Amino acid sequence: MAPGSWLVFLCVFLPLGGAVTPPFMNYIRPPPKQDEYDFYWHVGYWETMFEYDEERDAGRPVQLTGLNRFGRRETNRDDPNNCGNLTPLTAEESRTVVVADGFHRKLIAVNRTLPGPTIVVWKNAQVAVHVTNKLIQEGISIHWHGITQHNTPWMDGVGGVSQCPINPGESFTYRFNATEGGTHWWHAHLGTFRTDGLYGALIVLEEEPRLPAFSREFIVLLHDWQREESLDIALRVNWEASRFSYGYDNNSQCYYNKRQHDGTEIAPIPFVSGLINGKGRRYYNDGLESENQNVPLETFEVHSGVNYRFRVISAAMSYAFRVSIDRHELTMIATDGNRIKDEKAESFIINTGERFDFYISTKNKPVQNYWLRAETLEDTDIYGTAVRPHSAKAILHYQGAPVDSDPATTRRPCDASNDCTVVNCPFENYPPGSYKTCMNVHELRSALNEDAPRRESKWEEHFINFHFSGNELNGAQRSSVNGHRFIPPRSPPT
Ligand SMILES: [Cu+2]
Repeated sequence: MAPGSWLVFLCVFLPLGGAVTPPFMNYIRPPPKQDEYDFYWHVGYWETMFEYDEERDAGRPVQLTGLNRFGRRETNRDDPNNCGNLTPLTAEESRTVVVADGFHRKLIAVNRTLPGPTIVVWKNAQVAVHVTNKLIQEGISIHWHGITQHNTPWMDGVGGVSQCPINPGESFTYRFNATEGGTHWWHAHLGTFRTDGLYGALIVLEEEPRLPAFSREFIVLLHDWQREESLDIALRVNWEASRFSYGYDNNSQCYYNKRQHDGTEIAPIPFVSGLINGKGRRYYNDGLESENQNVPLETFEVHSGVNYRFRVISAAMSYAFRVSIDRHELTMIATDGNRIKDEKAESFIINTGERFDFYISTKNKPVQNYWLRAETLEDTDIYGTAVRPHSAKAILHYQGAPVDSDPATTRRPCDASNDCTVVNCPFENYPPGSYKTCMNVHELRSALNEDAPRRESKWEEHFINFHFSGNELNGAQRSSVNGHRFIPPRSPPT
């Protein structure tokens, strides 16, 4: 059978629904060691807060009726003005709903999941991901973030650069060796689909010396989810129109950036919802009103007296997050897939694309629910008035603590007797008196290569100016390198 017809064969017989990919699991189940791992992905449109009928390939909107309770919308021909009746979903049906922030929105998804399927393989195995583009009008490509693609640069997945996009209806097999161990991720690398849902974890397992035994290894994917599709936002930013993020027809409210404590302008677009593993609560009106409370948050189930590893990946569109777990010290053990010498921290800051691994001990902790927080770095508005940061939250649930109940915990105070170490600040330090001390990334040390390369006597210096620029009045945040903007090529160079 020719390779092409083999792909067609697969397309016809692969079921589309939950049979291909179970709902997202937030912990790693190590696979058996194999030379090759195969994954079958269908990239398609999907909707948040929708129920999928696999038999009829149809969907129906659902709504939240209480904390973690969903109802299916019903219609009645005899009463066309009444279509708000909800019939409850079973727990099993509820598990297949892509919740996001509990509101309806189109997304682009692999096998109808958000985040997309987790890839877990052993180091140096061959990974084969068979991707079929089920979209009707958009090309796609998938990038394997953290894999260097030695000898396989054409598998890097940058549409228009390392390959032609996979067109609607086409299939393409990515095949590469998992040469880098650690916490990585995959995401769309053409246009704006990454932040519309085309992302997931890519974990390359290896034997790791000098680590305690972990009862479980959790995955934490962070995302600043928007109510609009990413293309609308990207166009607005490119047109220097992000001041009008509350709507081109909204004459009563315009959006202005926030600042970090050091004055750096951040937050070019309003924060809407912070998702952890595809679930989070929406802030109304940029956080001035209360969040919606019925969205079930991601929950990490733990037992007392053991260690848990967390592999944190930022899939954010534009916000950096400061990550912490209330009343738990973090032991940082890896960044971007590279093991580092252990560093104790109260929190760490993670930017888009970065990964941090840490572990916690659950010894001698009161049995209850604790917040895992991912807070933005928003400190003031442009006038210097203090603002509260937004956050994505998840629940660390000790077995025996109440189920379906938000934690009541607070983060530990940073004070004179107990300073907080914050790893990976994008500024030199916090202000004096805040009792927060930055450990910047250049202060981290490799756990494996004790002798880092030293500077040679002959060296050259290059300045590369990464910049967000534009018209101050309208709040442009267009990115450039040495004053040049990236314009995607129409095809890979030949
Ligand atoms: Cu990437």
